[in-house]
Amino acid sequence: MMLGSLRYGTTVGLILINAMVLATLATEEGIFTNHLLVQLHEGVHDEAHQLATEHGYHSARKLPFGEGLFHFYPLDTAPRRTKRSLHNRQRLEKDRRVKNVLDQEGFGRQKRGYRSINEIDIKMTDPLFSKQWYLINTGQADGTPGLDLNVAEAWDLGYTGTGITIAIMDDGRLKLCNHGIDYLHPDLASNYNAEASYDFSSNDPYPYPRYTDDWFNSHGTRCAGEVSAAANNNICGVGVAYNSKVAGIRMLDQPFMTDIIEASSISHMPQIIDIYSASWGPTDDGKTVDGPRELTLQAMADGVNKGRGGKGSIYVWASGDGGSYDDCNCDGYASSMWTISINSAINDGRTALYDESCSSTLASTFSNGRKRNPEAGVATTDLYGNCTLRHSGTSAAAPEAAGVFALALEANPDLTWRDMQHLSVLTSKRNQLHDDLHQWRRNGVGLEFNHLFGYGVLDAGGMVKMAKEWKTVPERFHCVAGSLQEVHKIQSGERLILTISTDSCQGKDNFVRYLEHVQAVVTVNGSRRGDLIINMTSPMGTKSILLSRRPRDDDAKVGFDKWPFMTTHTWGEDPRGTWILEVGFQGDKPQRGALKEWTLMLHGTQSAPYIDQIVRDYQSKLAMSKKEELEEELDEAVERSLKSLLSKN
Ligand SMILES: *[C@@H]1O[C@H](CO)[C@@H](O)[C@H](O)[C@H]1NC(C)=O
Ligand SMILES: *[C@@H]1O[C@H](CO)[C@@H](O)[C@H](O)[C@H]1NC(C)=O
Ligand SMILES: *[C@@H]1O[C@H](CO)[C@@H](O)[C@H](O)[C@H]1NC(C)=O
Ligand SMILES: [Ca+2]
Ligand SMILES: [Ca+2]
Repeated sequence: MMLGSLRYGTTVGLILINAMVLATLATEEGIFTNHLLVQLHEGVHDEAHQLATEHGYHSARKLPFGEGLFHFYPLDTAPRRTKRSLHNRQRLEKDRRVKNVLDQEGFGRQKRGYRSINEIDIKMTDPLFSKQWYLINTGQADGTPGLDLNVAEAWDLGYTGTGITIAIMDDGRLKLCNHGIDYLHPDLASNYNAEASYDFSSNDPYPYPRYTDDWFNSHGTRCAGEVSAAANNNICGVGVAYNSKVAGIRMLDQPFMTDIIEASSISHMPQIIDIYSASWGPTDDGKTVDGPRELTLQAMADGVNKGRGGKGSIYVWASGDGGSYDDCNCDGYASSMWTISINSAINDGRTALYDESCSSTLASTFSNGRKRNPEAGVATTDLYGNCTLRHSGTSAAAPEAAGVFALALEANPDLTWRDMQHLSVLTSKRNQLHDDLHQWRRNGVGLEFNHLFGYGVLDAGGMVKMAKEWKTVPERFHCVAGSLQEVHKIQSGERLILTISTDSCQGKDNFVRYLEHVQAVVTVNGSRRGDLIINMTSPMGTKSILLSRRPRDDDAKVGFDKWPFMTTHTWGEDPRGTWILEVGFQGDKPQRGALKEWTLMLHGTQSAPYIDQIVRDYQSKLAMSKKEELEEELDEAVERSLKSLLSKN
């Protein structure tokens, strides 16, 4: 502890005081090195090198932190202090140019973020476990150590998904997780929930995949393995929630999707199934704008209101595989407030090439798609009792999130569908994610987000810990902040700027003071829909990109008709004040169009159970990051020489 306070000290005075205490402690068990931290009086800084040599040191190096601090280092490489150097030190201390002398204790260090599987002390007999970098990333397959779902911490606390059922659903519109589950797969059989499974493609209770086209029909089995593959059975790998139950909802294997099949699937056994994982939606061709139809919308509303005994079904949705050509806010499933939309990062923290970005994505998990290394894919179960290392796409990302949410639900079964979203916002981490196109930014209450990754990568350990202490968020209210219905012309080279000033229904029963989701319902047309750009800025200054350019979308007729663009980026903010909508065209050719409606819908709470907590956390995080910087400076300055010294031992 003393060590900690020494290294955190922000002033020289503090460093010195703590160091005195340290000195007495360290003589008992520490190792003194031959390196000194020396503070010189003003006016003699230029003499540091000379002073060092005079007293038997090789040289002195000015340290970038603190006033008048120097690192005196020896010529010899003895790891410990010798008698002679102790004598030198005492002599140095008496020199009138010297204000203070501090010993440097030697200690071990490991690269931050690096953990080895052995160190985490998780022993699994499953042969693919060590290849599942998304569970524990030790740098396998050229990945970034520590960039993972942090499941080890959650498992360590005893949460493995016991008692939670996850349904894997998929459809035929190309990004599929489920053409059925191979429930006879030896790594899935023990966790398969037959009672909750169904085949809506052929209307029977056996969602077994058709073994006609191996690749096409393997997705359900692969996704199920990510969530619920059994642990310690010498087969394949381990699921994120390896003691959870998995159900298969086969809904794809027919030529066309219907509203009835979609609605039936997402409302299948909502008192038994806790979490539904979907990796489907409208075609990711970069020109489709589509969403749930009437029955499916009703089924989703029923799910969040009545599922799980009224706490709400948890719908996890893949953001989409349309890459930079698509925008997931044009996908009404992913952009729904009732789904948690999940994007993906690859094992070194970059975006996957097929990732779509949008302001409605809440958080991210992991997949692959850029790297040649065959082990950079997602390791899981495969057809014919096989295992694979090559699962990928955002369809791989959604089941991982479903698994993390299963751990959180086990930690606290009272969590509502909204609690799960709040927990995702609060505990997801930026970690080492990085997006070339969009900066990480902080919203008006200090929450850090990115346009592609949402609030960052899910952190299972952080999530179960917070879930355990969690008090359900207060009642949700809905306020129509304003609605502009005049026709406004738009054309290339100009930007239409509209504002809505709102008190957010203050004084009424439905006052919204703390935001959750915000929807901008927009009717707009254009001579080229794909060239339309829409941004919206909140009163606290947070800009959401509601629609980015879709170069393949050449619609010139339909436009957007009362389309609910959604943003999660203003989460926690106070919505009162002026909202700004900016609409324009971006592209090679001049375009024109008309905006006919902008209705601003605010959703959130009146009271603030944890907002003070956010601000406090944010402040302490800020303070912490400064401490860490200082700590790192100290580490680097003194440790670099120490390390080379100790390693020669
Ligand atoms: C999967 O198992 C089958 C049957 O044992 C085998 O023929 C096939 O080669 C395996 N596929 C892979 C990709 O390992
Ligand atoms: C857009 O709507 C306006 C107003 O209804 C109409 O005059 C215009 O022709 C439409 N433009 C396109 C490209 O459809
Ligand atoms: C929207 O925001 C983006 C990112 O800040 C910016 O590049 C673009 O010019 C904006 N477009 C409009 C129409 O406001
Ligand atoms: Ca296994
Ligand atoms: Ca899409």
